[in-house]
Amino acid sequence: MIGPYPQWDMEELEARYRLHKLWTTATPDELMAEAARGVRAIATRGELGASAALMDRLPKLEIVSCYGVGTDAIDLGYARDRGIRVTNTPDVLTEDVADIGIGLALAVCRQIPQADLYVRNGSWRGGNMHLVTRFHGKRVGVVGMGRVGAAFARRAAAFDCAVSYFDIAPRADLPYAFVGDLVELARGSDFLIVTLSGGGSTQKIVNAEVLAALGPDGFLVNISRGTTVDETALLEALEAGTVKGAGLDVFWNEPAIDERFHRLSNVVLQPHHASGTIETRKAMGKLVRDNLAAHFGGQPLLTPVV
Ligand code: 8YV
Repeated sequence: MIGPYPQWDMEELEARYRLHKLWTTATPDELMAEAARGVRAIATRGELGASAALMDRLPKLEIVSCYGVGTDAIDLGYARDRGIRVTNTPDVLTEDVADIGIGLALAVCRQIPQADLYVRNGSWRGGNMHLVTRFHGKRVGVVGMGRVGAAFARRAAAFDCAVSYFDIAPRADLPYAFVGDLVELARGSDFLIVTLSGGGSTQKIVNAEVLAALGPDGFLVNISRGTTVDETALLEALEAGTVKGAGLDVFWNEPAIDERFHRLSNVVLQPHHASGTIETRKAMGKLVRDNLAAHFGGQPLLTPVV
């Protein structure tokens, strides 16, 4: 295991497997040398992944089971070449991640954290809080119309938002307007919601030009991967007010994020926690275990990536 899971998963895994816990040791090299002799499976998490260098040290490795839908931190090419199977946890987390997308959009435009502070610190006694921006009825641009994008769009439509989206191709099964140019989507959006997969093909796709097109009245919400946004450009835009605000669940350099975010009053920050409900995490843990059990039981994998 690369990093811990909740206790209920640890107990189940410990009952069935001999676990080597990479995060518990001060001497990972020694642990890896021992693991190399017998380890047949890696249990990892979306943000931790499994590098080629790590897998290369495990000659008996057969499967990487990822607790998370995003596999961008797993070297899939290396796994494919070596015949190592990879599984993830799609679907079970979609609705929670979309919920947090809505939560961040509302929190940043209605300034819910600031309003909470306003009550707590007694400012309210001195007068009413300043006015904020509404969410319902606004133009929403979804960047990446996958599972999470579609779940977010459904919610935004219930808020009477006009939903458009950018992706590599239009989806005939969905009623929303496809915009094949991301800058154009941003220009026509009050809220830009990033729900893309991470990885090389989407790296910094939300760049300075996209942010400029979103403009000084626009809000950015990122519930995908930090890598999808040019964070330097975003910080500059937020500091200069050329973008109005951002609701962010993901960052470059998690968890040691750029401290400039801490000083901004127009952001709402989440610790990569969009799927972090007890209900969803229990389902994710079960899916990781079910994939491992299927593999070692000679059954088809439930949610194979490779
Ligand atoms: C999790 C995620 O926060 O699904 C993903 O890709 O990043 C998240 O659901 C993470 O994998 C849990 O550690």
